[in-house]
Amino acid sequence: MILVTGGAGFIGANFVLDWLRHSDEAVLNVDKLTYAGNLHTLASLDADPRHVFVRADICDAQALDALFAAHRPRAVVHFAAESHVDRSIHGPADFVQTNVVGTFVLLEAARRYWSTLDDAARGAFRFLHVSTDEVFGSLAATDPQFSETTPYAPNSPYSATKAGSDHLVRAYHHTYGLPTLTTNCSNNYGPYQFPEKLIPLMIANALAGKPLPVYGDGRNVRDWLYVGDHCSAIREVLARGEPGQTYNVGGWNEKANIEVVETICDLLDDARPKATGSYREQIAFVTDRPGHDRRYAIDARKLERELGWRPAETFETGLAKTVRWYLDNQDWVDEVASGEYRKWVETNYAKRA
Ligand code: NAD
Ligand code: TDX
Repeated sequence: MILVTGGAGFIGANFVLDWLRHSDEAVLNVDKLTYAGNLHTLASLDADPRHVFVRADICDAQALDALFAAHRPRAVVHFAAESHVDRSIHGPADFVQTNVVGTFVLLEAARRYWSTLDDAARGAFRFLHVSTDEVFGSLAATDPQFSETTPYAPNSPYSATKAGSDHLVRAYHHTYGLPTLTTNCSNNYGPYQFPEKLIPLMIANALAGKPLPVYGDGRNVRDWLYVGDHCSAIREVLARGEPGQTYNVGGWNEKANIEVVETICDLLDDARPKATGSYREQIAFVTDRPGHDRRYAIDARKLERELGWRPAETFETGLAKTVRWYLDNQDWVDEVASGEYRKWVETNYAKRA
């Protein structure tokens, strides 16, 4: 069994679904179900005995000790985090708590459990920490892409807390020998992403006839990776990565935000034409994000060279699939964005949280 944290969120849920399509090994899914966690994403696994869901906070050491002891996982894949940069600017406390303290508590619980294993199981154990390219800071237009040796320079409360968690993971390998792996990935997109992030927000607003808020001049650059490709990279690193190493994950898809938004409008114009005009007319340039990083770009050659990983999607194929998915699954978007799902969580999980 593997223990996945944050498996009800965007990437975590895609990973759980992807894992169980490729393997019969069970998943213990530990998630606090914050606003970003949605169990309905995993409804297809309701009757699947390979998926065990437990609502718990990674800051709760007792709960984690009990879960490690009861389920004896051979690996941890750690997604749980507060993940939205804009929220971190308005309220950084939750980010410090979950991303730094939570990762520390999880590392400690993993280390306690790991120390009880026999030599063979200790050697085979893995703690894979899922992190971000944002820890490296901001690039100028002509700078080379981030590599695994780029110095850390986080600029937002979100990226600072992810950098802190990366350093703790590094220290647990260096000091205690815990077999850790860290992946630093670029911007993900695809099905089941909460509609606060650029791509799903733009699709939802376009369809609702609302403005499409582009920050600043729209020329900030992000390097996009389809979520399914991130999942395959994590599977490869977990299977064959070298403990103590970090791996950059990216799809070689640098795009200016305005280009992404215009492409979404064009895809929607084709798939769901408006009575008159184009969705592009809804684009509205708005006040910039404070401290907005100008450019992220990932050099993923280490992962390609050492583990033979390649992304399956181009940005064009991935974005077309994504727009199609949101058009076909508007119920999912309406539900996660409404208070109904929160009520369901509180009714069903109140006593277990
Ligand atoms: P998300 O916000 O969609 O999901 C986060 C999940 O973690 C939710 O299910 C939430 O309920 C859970 N969670 C939050 N706090 C918790 C806690 N204290 N205890 C247990 N569970 C908790 O995030 P995402 O976009 O799926 O990102 C997953 C991971 O990947 C994060 O670590 C993020 O930093 C990293 N990452 C994300 C991207 C991206 O583009 N989304 C890119 C690179 C790395
Ligand atoms: O309304 C918007 N308008 C806009 O112009 C939003 C929500 C975003 N933007 C811009 C800001 C960024 O330059 O689009 C770009 C992407 O924004 P987000 O979707 O908020 O992502 P970003 O800030 O780049 O961070 C994401 O990628 C790295 C994830 O949220 C992180 O969890 C991940 O680590």
